[in-house]
Amino acid sequence: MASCIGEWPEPVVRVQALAESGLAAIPSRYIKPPCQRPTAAAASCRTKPQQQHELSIPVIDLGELLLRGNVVAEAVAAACREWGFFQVVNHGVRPELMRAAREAWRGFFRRPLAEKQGYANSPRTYEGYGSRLGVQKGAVLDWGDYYFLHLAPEKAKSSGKYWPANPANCKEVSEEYGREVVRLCELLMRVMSTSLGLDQEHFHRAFGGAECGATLRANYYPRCPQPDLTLGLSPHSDPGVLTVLLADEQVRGLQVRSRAGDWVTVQPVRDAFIVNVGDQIQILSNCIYKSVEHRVIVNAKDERISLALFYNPRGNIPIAPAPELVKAEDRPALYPPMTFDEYRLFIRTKGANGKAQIEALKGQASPAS
Ligand SMILES: O=C(O)CCC(=O)C(=O)O
Repeated sequence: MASCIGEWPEPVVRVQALAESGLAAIPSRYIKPPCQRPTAAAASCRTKPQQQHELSIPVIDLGELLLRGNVVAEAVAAACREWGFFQVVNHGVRPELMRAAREAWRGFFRRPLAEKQGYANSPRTYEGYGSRLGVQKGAVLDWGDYYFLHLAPEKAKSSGKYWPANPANCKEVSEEYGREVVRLCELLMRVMSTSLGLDQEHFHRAFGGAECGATLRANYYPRCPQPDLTLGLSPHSDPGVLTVLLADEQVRGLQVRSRAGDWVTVQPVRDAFIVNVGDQIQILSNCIYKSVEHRVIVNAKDERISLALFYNPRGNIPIAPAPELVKAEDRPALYPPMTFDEYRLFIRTKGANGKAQIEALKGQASPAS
């Protein structure tokens, strides 16, 4: 992707290095305004009482697809309408491979700082070791580091120099993991297309067929001495098609915004993936399925690791609501056509910013589109 974003606006500080320095109070750069904090103070900014303990995102058994395909499609449709998030079990990716990928990245973050710095990324491509998303000077930062890579299509794959040399199996394991999870994304797209009454290849075609992209972000959230004041990752929806997240089995942290506006903490099911609808599905489905805000909280006791695989459209094809889901009177096209290359510049400039971008796009469609 051509980008006009050059360098980080300030020297980059590794959150892991801060955390390991043993500081008792976090620097002011990481302190969120009271209404954005994951605390009682934030709850007082809210209009409704917390209901977190009563709610959980749906768990869908993909092993049922062969025998009860319609039932699975209905469950996926309900989850996409109600939550924009669900967990999948019996998804076909080997649990040993999932564990190996997670442990390879844990191994990377345990390497000495000087070695990791050799992979420092820039906002030009994001590939490598990073500690912030947007490039706005003076932005309040999140309490987390990450590693970002392109896995697909073949011609867009990150070149060898971007891959960590240690752990020695990191590249091989991540590439195998990526291939398996992309296959899962293709399966999920067929189920989602069908669940909207479209032909099963509709999503795949509309998003660019074999040229769909996949990127991997390994997220590392160090322990935090003041977890009530900050976030590991600020609220955002994902700009692409689908995200498949391998969460930490031991440490919770992901929170999803429910339709009622509450932050619900996800309890990962063993060997499951957490799947969420991205903005491009919201656009293609003409807002029948919605991408949903999520964020990450951190804690004082445990570090946390997660692997997010982002399945994205080809960068240069315009994405617009499927004509079959547009009805002139009661459901006009809600979004104008836009390529993913144009769309993702927003998050790359401004960082995680709730659903601001997709909301801003809504209503810009001309009657003819
Ligand atoms: O770490 C998590 O649980 C979520 C990560 C996430 O939302 C992301 O990488 O976009």
